[in-house]
Amino acid sequence: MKFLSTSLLALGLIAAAGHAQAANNCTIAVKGDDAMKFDVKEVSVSASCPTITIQFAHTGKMPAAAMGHNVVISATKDLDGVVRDGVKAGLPNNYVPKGDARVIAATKIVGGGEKATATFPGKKLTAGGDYSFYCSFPGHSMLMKGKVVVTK
Ligand SMILES: [Cu+2]
Repeated sequence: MKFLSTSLLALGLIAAAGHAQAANNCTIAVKGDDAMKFDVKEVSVSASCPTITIQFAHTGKMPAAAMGHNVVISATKDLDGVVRDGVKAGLPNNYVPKGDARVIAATKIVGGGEKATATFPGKKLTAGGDYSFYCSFPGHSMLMKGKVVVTK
């Protein structure tokens, strides 16, 4: 019984440490696959991070031209417009409209087995704001999107 309560206490401490780390998270790690899905529906970052890093990994096998993915971050209200203009920009521009102020950050489009990263300053986000991450490959944001929770 004593062993059990000690173990539970240790688990509690580990959980608390994990929580403290999440409160000041400066990395957005997302995986995408050939089934047109991201592995997470919600990510959390801190607006106080000097630099936020997006780490994207395409865990599938299909080439970028057929099943390419990226990670774009914008205000949720701008998602549809960015995706629409991204289609016009085309694959050579990674399906992201060039120099578009609505785009807070975007990785390049990658195919199966490839990775992509992008960085941006945390001050581009406002704590408590309504932001989304999504793939801007034509048709993908219907399934490939999630919420970016921004803490202070
Ligand atoms: Cu995609």
